[in-house]
Amino acid sequence: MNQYLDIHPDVAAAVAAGKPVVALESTIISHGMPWPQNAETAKKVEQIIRDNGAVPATIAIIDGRLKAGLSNDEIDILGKAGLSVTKCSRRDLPFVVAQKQHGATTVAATMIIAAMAGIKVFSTGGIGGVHRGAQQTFDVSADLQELAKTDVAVVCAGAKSILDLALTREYLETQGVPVLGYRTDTLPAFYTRESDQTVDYNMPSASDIADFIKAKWEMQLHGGAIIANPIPEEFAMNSNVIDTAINQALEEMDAQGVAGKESTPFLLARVAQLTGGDSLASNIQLVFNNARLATEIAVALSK
Ligand code: PSU
Ligand code: MN
Repeated sequence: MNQYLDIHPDVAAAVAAGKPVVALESTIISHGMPWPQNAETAKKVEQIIRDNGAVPATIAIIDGRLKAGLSNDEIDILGKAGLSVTKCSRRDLPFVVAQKQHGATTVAATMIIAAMAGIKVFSTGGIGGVHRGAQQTFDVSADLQELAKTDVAVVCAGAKSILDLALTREYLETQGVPVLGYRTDTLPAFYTRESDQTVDYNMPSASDIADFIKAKWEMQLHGGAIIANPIPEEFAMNSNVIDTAINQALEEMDAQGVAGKESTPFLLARVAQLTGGDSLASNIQLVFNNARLATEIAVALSK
């Protein structure tokens, strides 16, 4: 057992018994949505996982302790503190732990802590990727490197087109990270069901996805997999509306000189402002939808 890690008793019991567990990230709480919708969504998504037969484990750092499974009070702490919580990717974990601070975990850091706790399936909204202009800036999310090496399957609604989706696909291919589409041939782009990119394999069911992951790991092919789950049709957004907002946000980011770890939160917040409440409602619904699929996969894996 890792001396820095606290596993919630419900999570520890489920992992020990080989029962299904689904990890959840916390940057989406502190940096991805406004209070109070962030904490409400985080609690509701946990309930969806329970209702479908798995144990949720929201992952974060509280007072320097790595947590696999949060209380509702801890979710509220992160939700209220919002952007003032340190956004933690792999490189930030030692600082926040050593300084005994709170930290919100990105996809990369959530994968790391989930793997420490023995959790195999993780559900989120969107993953980080290769940013537009990365040919110059080298801005490639550490999420992609983590997917290359850490054995956790990540269910998401694809990646937002704040990123360069074509370069993101190329990077993942080089790193040997499979991109599975759940009943889709094209990579979803978060708010929209489609993009101009394909997935590697169109998977018809959660049990097919579980079989794929099992085969990967039983062959010692380390690393994660991306399971891209399109937003439900009724909540999908108009792609012109989204593209216009994304282009404006990207221009403002350049004009203001925003870079490094601030880039993604800046773009997410600006796109949300520019598209009003619609994008937040869509975001919440796709998070619920991903939690349902992740739970099905975790249940299938546990059989
Ligand atoms: N993309 C989204 N929503 C998010 C994020 C990305 O559509 O909430 C968050 C996730 O936590 C992701 C992180 O892991 O941003 C990536 O940040 P960066 O690009 O700095 O690695
Ligand atoms: Mn970056």
